[in-house]
Amino acid sequence: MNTYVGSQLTQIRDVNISVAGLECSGKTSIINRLVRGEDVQTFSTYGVNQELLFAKGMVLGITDLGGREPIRKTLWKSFISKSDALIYVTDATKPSKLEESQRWFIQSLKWVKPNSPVLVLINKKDKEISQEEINRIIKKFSLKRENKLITCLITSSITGENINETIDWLASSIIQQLILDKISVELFVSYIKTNEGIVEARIRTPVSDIGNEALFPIIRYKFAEKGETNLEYMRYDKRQFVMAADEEISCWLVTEKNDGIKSMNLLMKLLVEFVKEIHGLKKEKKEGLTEADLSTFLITNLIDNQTFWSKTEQPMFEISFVQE
Ligand SMILES: Nc1nc2c(ncn2[C@@H]2O[C@H](COP(=O)(O)OP(=O)(O)OP(=O)(O)O)[C@@H](O)[C@H]2O)c(=O)[nH]1
Ligand SMILES: [Mg+2]
Repeated sequence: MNTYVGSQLTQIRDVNISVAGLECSGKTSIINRLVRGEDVQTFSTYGVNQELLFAKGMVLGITDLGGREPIRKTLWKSFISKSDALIYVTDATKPSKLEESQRWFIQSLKWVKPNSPVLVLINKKDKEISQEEINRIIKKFSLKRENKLITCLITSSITGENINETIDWLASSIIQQLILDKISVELFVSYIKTNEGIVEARIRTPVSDIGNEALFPIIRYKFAEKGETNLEYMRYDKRQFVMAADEEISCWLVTEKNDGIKSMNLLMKLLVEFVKEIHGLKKEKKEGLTEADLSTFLITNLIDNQTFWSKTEQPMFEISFVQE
């Protein structure tokens, strides 16, 4: 069994996102909002800028593509075709540029990898724009891709409208897409200390033989020392294990063996996020977290909203107290 601590991996860029759109549509301004949380004066981008955005436990590499025509013609294809997601920004205040913007959007859709999520930002909402005009723009950009409508958000880098939603969209769709591309999870196990005792929750795919406890001497309720977080990645038999634990929560994901270190790293980050969310839930429930609260949370967050389980089978869910 190989074991190593996962924190060595955390500075890898998890995904690369290209931001494209005609000149002056507001790409650099939006990226400044996303990365720095404020509106900063910009100058037209001659070429390409790179930024890092830390969101939802992931490191997102953001490529800010200059929007002037010579740059569109020379650089866009190469960057867009390599990215894991595309954000396309269009200026809501320039009806005269709408056709041209849509044309380059359709061209960009041909370059982007088929599985990469695409988001359209209809920008400069703070300026006076009629609802009719907004509807007209949405119609032009909410095209169908792989049988699903492309998402459009109406943003302003000045007021910050829909900027957090942009980050949420990025984080969730990218995690889901990357995981779907590479791995499917067979088993999730978490141990959570509550006032009533340690709760053990298991979610697993019915096809898996993973229910056989004897196969898994590895998974146990192993908490970290006070103030510490432990991350582990292990390979054992036909499977890989990813674990995150602090002093109150320990959680595991098990997948089939796979060579994608990048996707393992993402799974680990998902677990770290999970640990944080459970702490949030604990704070919310001032009376003390119950088994029922945990069931609701796990079903909503790990079954309803996650697509990393086998596409054809609904996962099974078990929750009980650990006999210490
Ligand atoms: N009113 C308003 N102005 C905006 C908004 N976003 C950007 N701008 C302004 O639009 C102008 C162009 O913004 P940039 O972010 O530099 O545009 P860009 O898309 O990066 O342009 P290129 O780098 O040339 O491709 C600047 O004067 C911004 O202040 C917005 O949401 N509302
Ligand atoms: Mg720019």
